[in-house]
Amino acid sequence: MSKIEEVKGLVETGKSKKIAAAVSEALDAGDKAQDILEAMIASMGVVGDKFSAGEIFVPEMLIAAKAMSKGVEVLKPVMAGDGSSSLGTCIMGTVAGDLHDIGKNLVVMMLESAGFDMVDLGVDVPAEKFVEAVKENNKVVLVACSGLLTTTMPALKEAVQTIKAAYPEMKVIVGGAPVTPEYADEIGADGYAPDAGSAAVKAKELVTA
Ligand code: B1M
Repeated sequence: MSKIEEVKGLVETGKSKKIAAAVSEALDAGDKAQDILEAMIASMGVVGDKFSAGEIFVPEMLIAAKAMSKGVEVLKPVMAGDGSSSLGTCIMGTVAGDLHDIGKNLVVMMLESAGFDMVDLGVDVPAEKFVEAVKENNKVVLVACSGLLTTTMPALKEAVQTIKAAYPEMKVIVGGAPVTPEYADEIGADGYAPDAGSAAVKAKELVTA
């Protein structure tokens, strides 16, 4: 079995104690950090499918998520840029009612690499908290909101509209599995990206245009 296959298996079975070593070994064996990350994301897809099929339940999803997060920790220093050119501050969070943070954490990591100073508000962030964070931090140029459930798409809308009502000129980017470019447009976001890598490209474009 290749190292990358081993990493996938460890995410799917939630082996968080073994995963850091396996990711390091995959890197040592010459696997690219991006490929390892994509393999782990695919594993979370498998976990989601098993949950949908009733083969596993919330606790198993949770331990798989923990394993993936441990694996990402190992990749972080490899994938991070030098962070030297600050584009300004970006406030980021997962919207109210939503506890998913792996995708949001990957976006934080990529935006940081792209040159943003990141303020991560975590998960289950009420719309007003995004506004408070804009007020409380210096040089905020962007707010990034994740919504990972179809049921929290209305909270994403509320977040964008609350931020825009308080700061009409503030750029807002949104994303997450159920979000489409059309929905982003409809709720008044300035940008949308389907994944963490393209979120960094779009974010940079929004603040330098
Ligand atoms: Co939940 N969950 N979950 N879950 N979970 C999903 C999302 C689901 C698709 C599983 C399924 O049914 N197949 C389903 C949602 C269905 C829907 O929306 N209709 C679901 C459900 C139903 C639930 C609960 C309701 C289950 C229950 O309690 N009965 C519950 C809700 C809790 C809540 O939030 N209130 C729940 C709970 C959980 C756990 C807590 C157990 C755990 C999360 C732990 C954690 O995050 N720390 C969990 C997990 C792990 C998953 C799956 C298996 C994996 C999510 C993940 O991390 N994916 C997921 C199934 C799946 O994804 N296929 C599932 C990997 C991650 C890298 O992808 O988050 O999409 P993603 O992020 C991507 C892009 O979306 C994008 O870039 C990221 C990287 O490429 N992106 C952005 C994200 N944010 C962005 C922002 C941007 C731009 C791009 O700009 C700002």
